[in-house]
Amino acid sequence: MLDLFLIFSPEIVRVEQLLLMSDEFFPDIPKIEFEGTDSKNPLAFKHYDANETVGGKTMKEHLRFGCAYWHTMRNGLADPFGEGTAERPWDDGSNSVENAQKRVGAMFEFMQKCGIEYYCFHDRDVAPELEDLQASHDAFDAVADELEKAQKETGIKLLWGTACLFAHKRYNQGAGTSPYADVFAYGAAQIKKAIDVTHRLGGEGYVFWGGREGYATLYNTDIGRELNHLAALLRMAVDYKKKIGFTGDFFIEPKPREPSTHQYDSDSAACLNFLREHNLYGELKLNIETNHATLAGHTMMHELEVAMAANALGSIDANTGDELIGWDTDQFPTNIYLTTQIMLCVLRMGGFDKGGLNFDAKCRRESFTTEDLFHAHIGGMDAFARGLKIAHAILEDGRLEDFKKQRYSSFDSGIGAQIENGEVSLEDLEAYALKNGEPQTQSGRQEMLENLINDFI
Ligand code: XLS
Ligand code: NI
Ligand code: NI
Repeated sequence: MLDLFLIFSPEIVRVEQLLLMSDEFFPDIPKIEFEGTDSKNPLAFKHYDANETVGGKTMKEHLRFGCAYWHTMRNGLADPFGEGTAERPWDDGSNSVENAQKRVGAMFEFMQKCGIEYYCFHDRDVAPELEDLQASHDAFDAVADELEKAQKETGIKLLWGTACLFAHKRYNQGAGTSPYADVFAYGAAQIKKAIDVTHRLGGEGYVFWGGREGYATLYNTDIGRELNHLAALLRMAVDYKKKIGFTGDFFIEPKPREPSTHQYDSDSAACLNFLREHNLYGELKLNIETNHATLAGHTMMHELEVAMAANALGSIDANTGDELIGWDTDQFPTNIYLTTQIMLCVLRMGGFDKGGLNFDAKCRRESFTTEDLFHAHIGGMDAFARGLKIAHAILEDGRLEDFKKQRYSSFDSGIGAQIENGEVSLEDLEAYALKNGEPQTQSGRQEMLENLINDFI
């Protein structure tokens, strides 16, 4: 009886439709399933089980994986020494709107087969830049029609959109920080359109990454003026967002350099300072990328903690760099310590709100087949599933958090609480120190805590 009801329930029919998947672009690859740690199947998840519950939420609710259009669909895998190698048989290599529309099918089939529920794009990844701005706007709209259709058919959602203000030659000296007002205006127009399309597609967020918002030499650069211009651009975007009722979050993505010599949004601290100085704090959160953190000379955990301390961690570009090469190599994250540290931060924050884990990552130039795209994403998803489970277990255990809490407990009462509450002056503290003599400290126990983490890995 129950079974019959299920079969004929209109809701179930709808769910079945959602699961319908094209097989046109990756005919040799089945839907990637969770097979558990005993499986030897490279095209299966060993750890990521989308609907498994960890601490009251499913894995997919915790992790909110996103697929990057620019890497998965558009990166030919060229490097500074050689042309692209990637095999993408559906792509005719042309700049036509039809080719761009066809690509949408490949992207969505790929995401469905991986079980990835979000994606991210730049305007120029999804649609071509054509002979003038109006033609480019129109092309963007025509591809957005296809994206909207594909979202409806698959239930896949847009995590964030953005505008590419770094690839075209007009942006050779920046967009918001270009010394040319007409370039600034063109960039602003691209941002407006990209926010419109992101809004139309129900995006959860919108990212600002200023790849060329920095300088190559200070001999020709007025830093103060450029920073004021960048702030003006972001202020206009915030005003526009409110005007059209876009309720997604705005994120700014730190990176210290490359392609510029110095990028103004160099790390979390620099971004936060910039936002505060220009009265934009609270309007934008941060989208933090692992490879950018390491290029800035920080760990990812450092960047996340700095953002969290300012209540400004929004989203994550989940990748990793090659420590020996030192470029933004955008590799897929497979290091369990890294994913554990990231998930410790995310869980301590109480989870993502509108952000997620966007795989801003590409296959190696040597890994040029379509199958490699699957191995790459499977590896990243499994690594984060393990990071999630380990981080959750560490927090449940409580010893790490208790240690940290205990370490600051002298500020919970007495003179410490008075310091935190702003109730004492330097004179008061001099009197206190004279009276109480030499202060005592306790071991920071770094090695013990590192051992504790290892017990869970
Ligand atoms: C490049 C950035 C870029 C942003 C989006 O290094 O990571 O991909 O995420 O513009
Ligand atoms: Ni990124
Ligand atoms: Ni990057």
